Amino acid sequence: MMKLYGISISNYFSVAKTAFLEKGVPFEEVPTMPGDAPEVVAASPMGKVPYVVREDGSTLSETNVIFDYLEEIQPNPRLYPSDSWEKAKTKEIIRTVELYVDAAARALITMVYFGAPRDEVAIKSQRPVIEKGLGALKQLAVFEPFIAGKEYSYADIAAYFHLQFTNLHTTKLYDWDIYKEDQALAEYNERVSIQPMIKQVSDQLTKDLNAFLSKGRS
Ligand SMILES: N[C@@H](CCC(=O)N[C@@H](CS)C(=O)NCC(=O)O)C(=O)O
Repeated sequence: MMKLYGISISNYFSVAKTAFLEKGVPFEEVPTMPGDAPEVVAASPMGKVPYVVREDGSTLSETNVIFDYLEEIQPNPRLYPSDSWEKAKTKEIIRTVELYVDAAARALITMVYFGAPRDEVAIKSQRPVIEKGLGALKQLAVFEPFIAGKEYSYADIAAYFHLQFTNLHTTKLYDWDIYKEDQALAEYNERVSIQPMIKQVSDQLTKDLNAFLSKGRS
């Protein structure tokens, strides 16, 4: 059986885990922190989670590459549209939420996750970066009813967890709730939050993250 390495408080790990669950591909979860530990870097050269290890010991990192692999080994249920253009548009949304939304918020993670003191210069300069990324995502989002169109896809899984991660940063640092200011986004978020596998993984993430953050405060 494949092993999925990572930690439940990670949005990227949660995305990959949800993808495995949606596909019904059996996997064993191996709680692992990202970092420079030799066994982590051997499997995931940038020291990031998630990564996958197969029974033969071969490894695979990068969440959207894991999507592509899962789609090939288990075509049903389909999580990319069958039409080539629509599939590319779905990947465009995934790339945008990763590179321009999650990464923009992630620049401030030490203040949100790890108790670093507020860095007002970084907070001020990062806000337009987050706004630009969110604007790009909203420009691409279809919401009919799912983010890339009529079908639930990997883009919904990625957007759900990366937007939740982003909103944690914006509410804490700017008192800016990205859902409250945008009804279409809020309604979309509600819709996706009740997908059973997303809900299962998200409930675990929320529980473990609250415990992690309150430990940091005590
Ligand atoms: N491009 C990677 C990003 C994964 C990522 O950033 N994971 C975070 C946890 S949510 C991580 O490992 N952070 C530690 C680090 O960047 O050193 C992917 O798609 O899997």
